[in-house]
Amino acid sequence: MIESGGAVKLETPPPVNASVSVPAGTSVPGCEETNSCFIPFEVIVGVGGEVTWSNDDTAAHTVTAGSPTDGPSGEFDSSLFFAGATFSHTFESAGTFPYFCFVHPWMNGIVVVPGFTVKELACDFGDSLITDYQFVIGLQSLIDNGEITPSVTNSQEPNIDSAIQIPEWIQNNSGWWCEGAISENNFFQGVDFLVNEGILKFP
Ligand SMILES: [Cu+2]
Repeated sequence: MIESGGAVKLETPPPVNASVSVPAGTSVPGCEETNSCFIPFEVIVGVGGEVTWSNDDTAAHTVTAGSPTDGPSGEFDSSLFFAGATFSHTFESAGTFPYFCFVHPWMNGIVVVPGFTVKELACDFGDSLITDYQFVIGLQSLIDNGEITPSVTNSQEPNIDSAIQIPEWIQNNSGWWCEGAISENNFFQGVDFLVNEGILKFP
């Protein structure tokens, strides 16, 4: 079941990345009856995850966030991409992202990026269920949503990549806070550290 952004719990770690096929024959109506204009119709990725669409049809298509009735949302748009080509987009915040093909508006799909609490994120990181990068991206989305308020500031745009390494003590604290062995304040020292290091941005 799909609920609006933030309602889906991060109970098991969603895959970092996902692939979607634009199958042959989708340039004529019919695939919408079985939700098979994009396969799979629905993909779930974690915050920071990347979805790659491959055009396995002979016709050109688009992957356009939004819906035929409301129009493009502006979240992402491949513009026309041709047979054999791919298009990728990285999802940096939680939410539910419907999309369609601008040329063939019966073609619909959806990307779900589950929301989570600070503690769920800490528990997943403590258990190494998510990568250092996913942890940072997750923290940043919680800061951006006003769910975390660091006590220090960094107004510079962070320059991080998927290979970023977070100090082990922060991962240990995440696991210990998850288990109730240390206080929330201990965990948030790690968040402040990451802001001071320029890894997280606040405000
Ligand atoms: Cu199309």
